[in-house]
Amino acid sequence: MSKTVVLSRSQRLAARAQVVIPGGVNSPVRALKAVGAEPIYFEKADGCHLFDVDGNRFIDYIGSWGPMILGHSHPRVLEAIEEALVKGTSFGAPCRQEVDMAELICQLVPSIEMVRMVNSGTEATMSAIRLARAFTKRDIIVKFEGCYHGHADSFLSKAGSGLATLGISSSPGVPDEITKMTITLPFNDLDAVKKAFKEHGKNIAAVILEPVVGNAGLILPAEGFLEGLREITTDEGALLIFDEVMTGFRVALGGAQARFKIKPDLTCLGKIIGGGLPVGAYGGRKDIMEMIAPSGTVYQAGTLSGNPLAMSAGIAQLKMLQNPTTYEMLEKKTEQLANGLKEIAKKTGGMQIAYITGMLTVFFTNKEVTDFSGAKKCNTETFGEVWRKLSDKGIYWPPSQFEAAFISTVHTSRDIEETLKAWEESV
Ligand code: HOZ
Repeated sequence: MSKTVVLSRSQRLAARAQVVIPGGVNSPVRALKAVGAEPIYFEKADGCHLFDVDGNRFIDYIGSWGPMILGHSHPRVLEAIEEALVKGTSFGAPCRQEVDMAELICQLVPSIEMVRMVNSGTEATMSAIRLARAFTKRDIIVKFEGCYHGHADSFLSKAGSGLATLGISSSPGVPDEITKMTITLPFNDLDAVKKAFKEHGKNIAAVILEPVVGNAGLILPAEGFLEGLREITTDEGALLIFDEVMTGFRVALGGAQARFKIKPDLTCLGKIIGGGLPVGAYGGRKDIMEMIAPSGTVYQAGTLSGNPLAMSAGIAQLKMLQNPTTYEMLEKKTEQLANGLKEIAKKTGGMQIAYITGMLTVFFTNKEVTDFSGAKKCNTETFGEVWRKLSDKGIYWPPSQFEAAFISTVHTSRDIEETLKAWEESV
């Protein structure tokens, strides 16, 4: 007798998506392949909760990979969008909001004197290295293993995030000539940086990094690493670029550069500054930024850049983040989660908890993770098993060992307790 299999709504959407979208998803990590699961399609989000098309509720630790620091559907962000929406969604011309946004960013991020809005973190990083190359009249870019700077050609060597998740070390389609212009070094290894400058110094335009790596799982900079990079790049006439797409306005109001007191020459931003709408930005020293067209000759443009909807959402969010209690609160919530997980790790062994305000990773290994090679030694099978159990218990954890979890200001003590109970039962 044949059995009727009843598919969930997510499964039916996935089947339709497979036909018309490569892999059924618009960004690889969402396919949930690395954790042996099927994509979940969502219908709505509120606070720290996500609701899928089958009516399941999840406590969300992805937060759209960072933007939802104040929780989903924050009334003030929605209000700002609604107010802008009725006046038109894009002018393809300047608007007041982009000026307000630029002033706010320059006021809040220590090293940014001028800023250019774009539409994603990828656009921000690829534009920043073009600018760095033009400013220094050099070609080589230094990046670090496990850091992910979006999917532009120059950054796809030994990158974290989706590439690490899928076990891809570089991408077909990137010409060798471009790959040759990127030097990829181990994170936290100043000696390797010194050696690279010794060999290629006069040709190195910039060193780019996530000052706190979020895309290999969470990896903190070792003491002196960021200071060392600042010193070397200054001495060698190269630019230091912080990719703060994830750490910006998260690990502190002024980002990692405020927290670690290091001023990069250029900074890339995204995620939080759009309040959930597609946005990126790059900014920094005025003498460098003024080289961008039309004040200079370095070309970069965008029809939707600085559009009033995204700017309004982002401004509303940045204004709320200036509340003096925000980061203290976020820190406490992160600590509650981290401390609970550490207690669980003490009992089980085989788990390392890495965290900083608003970001956290549980690495399935016995050794502290200080670089990408350490992250790659983690037990990804166990991670996948635990992920599936967590998901069954209503916890939406990042579906890769090589991603960070994001905590918002609206995760309550109860949400975190529920999460810890789920972890305890899953490991
Ligand atoms: N770059 C995001 C955070 N690692 C992941 C988002 C994605 O690739 O879909």
